Amino acid sequence: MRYLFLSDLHLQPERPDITRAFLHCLQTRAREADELYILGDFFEVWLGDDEQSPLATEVIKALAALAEHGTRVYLMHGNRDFLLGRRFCRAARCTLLSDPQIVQLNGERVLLMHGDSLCTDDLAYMKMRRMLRNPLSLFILRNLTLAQRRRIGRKLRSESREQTRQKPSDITDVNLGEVAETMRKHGVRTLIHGHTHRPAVHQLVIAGEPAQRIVLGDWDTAGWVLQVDENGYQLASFPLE
Ligand code: LP5
Repeated sequence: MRYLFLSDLHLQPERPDITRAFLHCLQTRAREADELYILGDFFEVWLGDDEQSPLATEVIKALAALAEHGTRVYLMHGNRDFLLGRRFCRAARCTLLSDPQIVQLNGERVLLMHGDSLCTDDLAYMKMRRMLRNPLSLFILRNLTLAQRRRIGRKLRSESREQTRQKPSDITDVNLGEVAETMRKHGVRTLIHGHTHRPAVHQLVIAGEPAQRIVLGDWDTAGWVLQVDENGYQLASFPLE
C-alpha cells in the first residue's frame, strides 16, 4: 500500500500558487496512493463549515474527485482549522481523524498528530489551546455568527503573530520529553506530525528501541510530501511554481 502525508498547507486566497500546487498533487501523485492524510492547518484559518468561499468550493470538489477515483482521504485538525467539521468532510468525502490517531501503515503501528500539543514549553499557547478546544468553548464558538468568529479569528491571529515573533525558537518546537512519553504511551516507534514548520526525520531511542519522529514541512516556498510504501518513509520537497 502507498500512503501520502501532507500538513500545514495554509490554503488561502492570497496564495493561489499553493492551491495550484495542491490541486496538481491531488491530480497526480495522490491518485497513485491508496490513502492521503492531511495532518492539520490545511487552511490558513477555518472559521466554520458555513463559511463558503470559492477556495473552499474548489478544494472540496477536488478532494471529492480524488475519493471518487479511489484514494481514501483523511483529515486531522490543526490549530488554525479546528472548526473544520462534518459538513466539510461529507462534501469532500473525507474522514476526520482524532488527534492523536493510531494507524497501521503496511503492518506498522504509527502515531499521527498535528504536533501543537507536543509544544508543552509554550505555556501561553497551551493555555490558549486548552481554553479554545474544550467542548463548552467549541459549542459556544460554533454558535457565534460568522461575523463574530471573523472578528475573534482576526484578533487571535494578530496576537499570535505578535507573540510568536518574540518567543525563543526552542519554545515553539516540540518538547522532547513529551514526544518520548507520548510515543511510549501509545507503544509506537514512528510518529508523524507537522505544525512546527521544521521538516526533518529524527532518529530516536524509545524504551530502548530505535524509533523515528518524522516532521512534515509547511507549504510556503516549497511543498512537502511524505510517501510511505514498501521502500519505507520518504520525506521530499518540491519547489512551488
Ligand atoms: O499558527 P501559528 O503556527 O502561527 O502559531 C501557533 C500558535 N497560535 C495559534 C493561534 C492561531 O494562529 C490563530 C487561530 C486562528 C483562528 C482559528 C479559528 C477559530 C477562531 C475562533 C472563532 C470564534 O494557534 C502560537 C504558538 C505557535 O503556534 C507555535 O507553537 O506559539 O500561539 C500563540 O501565539 C498564542 C499566544 O502566545 C497567546 C495568545 C493569547 C491571545 C489572546 C487574545 C484574546 C482574544 C480573544 C477574543 C475573544
